[in-house]
Amino acid sequence: MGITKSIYGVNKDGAEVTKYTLKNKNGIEVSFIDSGAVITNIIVPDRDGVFEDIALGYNSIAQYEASVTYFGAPIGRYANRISGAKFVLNGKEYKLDQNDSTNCLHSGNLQYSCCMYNTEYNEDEDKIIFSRHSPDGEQGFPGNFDYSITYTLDNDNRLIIEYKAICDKDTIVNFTNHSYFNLGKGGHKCPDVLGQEVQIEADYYTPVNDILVPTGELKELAGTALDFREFKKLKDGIGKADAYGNIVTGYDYNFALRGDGKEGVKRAAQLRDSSTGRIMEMYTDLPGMQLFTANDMDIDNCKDGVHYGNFCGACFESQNFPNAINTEGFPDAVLKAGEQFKSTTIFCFKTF
Ligand code: FUC
Repeated sequence: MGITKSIYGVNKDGAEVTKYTLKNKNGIEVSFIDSGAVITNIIVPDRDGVFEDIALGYNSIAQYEASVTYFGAPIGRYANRISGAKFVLNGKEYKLDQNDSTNCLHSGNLQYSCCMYNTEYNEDEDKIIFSRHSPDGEQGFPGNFDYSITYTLDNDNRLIIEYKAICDKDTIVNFTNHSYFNLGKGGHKCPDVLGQEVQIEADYYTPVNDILVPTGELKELAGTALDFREFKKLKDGIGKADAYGNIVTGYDYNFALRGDGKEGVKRAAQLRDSSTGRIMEMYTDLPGMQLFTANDMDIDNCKDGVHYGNFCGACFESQNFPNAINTEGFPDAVLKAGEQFKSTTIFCFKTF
């Protein structure tokens, strides 16, 4: 139990970046850097007690700062896509960066995962709090926005992520964590996740147009390539058809999680690897989850010098539905001035 810290490097502004590691009594370790409040390492055992790092990452701060892959990254103020990179709130139009065709993706060019954070922790505790002030107009969003991301690693092998925020104007919020997992032999060094099995607590997904903006409909997963109601190998859906008969070449879809959103934190998805016996369960209080499988990735010299290729990891991004602010019928994305925003996502690590 406890926290250790070390120097990770120096960021583009010359500030020292610190790496913090939480370790629980079962030997599981999760590390973070105060540049971006990014999760850099998640070291967990396989069924034979072999500890490996199952989180994709980079080798240096410079790589994290230049990245558009969001390895281990917390994303805010608004994760995923906003159509036309604009929205109207209280009769006023707000313009964002167009960094994904005509959309704003993951809030545009200024990434929360590249900013420096204040850090609070006690050496003998199992949690660390990263906080930051996002000024009015940052990324194009209204209001002075004070937010924190608390990471707790408990002895039940749960990495608990709590997002809290408060704003002095009405604004929109959608936090996620964009960690990529690979539970195979070698962890993040394992070439791909195609043979790993996924299960998702969803019966519907939100189909998208050709630039990945939801059409506003919900479509049944049953009988499609996206049906993960029972455990299924990721590769078993690839090459098969979605609800419209389009062939799925990789996963980048928002699943509408079961429930009415008022149940609190509940299990959303699982990833497991039968060769190592590792399981990762994701729990959240949010209504949606983006399954993204590092489609078309091709990056050299990542963490430990590893090359990451197509399907090298899978992301389980808890979230509101993409473009909810511009889509009638999608869950509310507005945070009222002065109201406290709170949301929890948990990654739990087990073996079988
Ligand atoms: C996910 C996807 C996007 C994008 C990003 C890096 O959130 O929805 O398409 O590629 O990750």
